[in-house]
Amino acid sequence: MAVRERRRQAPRVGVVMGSESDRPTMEEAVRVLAEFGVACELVVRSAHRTPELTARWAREARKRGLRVLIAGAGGAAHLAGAVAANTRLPVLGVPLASSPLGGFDALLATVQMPPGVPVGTLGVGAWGAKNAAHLALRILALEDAALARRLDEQAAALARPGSRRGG
Ligand code: RP5
Repeated sequence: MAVRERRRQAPRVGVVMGSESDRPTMEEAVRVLAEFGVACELVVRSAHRTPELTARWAREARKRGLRVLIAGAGGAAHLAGAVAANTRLPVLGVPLASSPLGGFDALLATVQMPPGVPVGTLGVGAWGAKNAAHLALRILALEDAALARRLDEQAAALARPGSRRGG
């Protein structure tokens, strides 16, 4: 696909983070999506500081064409849960290591959702942000044959001896 065509794509993934201070980590997710030519929107919303804006962002996400949401927050990380409470889109949560507890607090706050309001929780920090993007790509690939082919090619490349793992 030509670069110009890719630029014009409507975002299919929404990436939300609890604070500007989360940006460097959450940009890892954006980078992975961009590698596969998937456009995303990246916004700051807080479950605690801007609860109304957060709920509205989640409620309107589907109408804007988003198909998967990624939410990253640290500390008492209720962002992914607050987003999941306001949409039926799949929500992937990334616990961030921004508090003195090193991300274990965010992991528990993100992962322990009540039955019926799921958040697919990834690992803590940059690994989680990258894997949230990889998982979002796999979800999109269910309905996107070209993307599915690219993911197959990437898996084959990773399996080659001497290949750089991860990314
Ligand atoms: C969380 O508190 C944010 O997601 C961030 O990880 C952490 C610290 O936020 P700031 O005080 O840097 O804005 O809600």
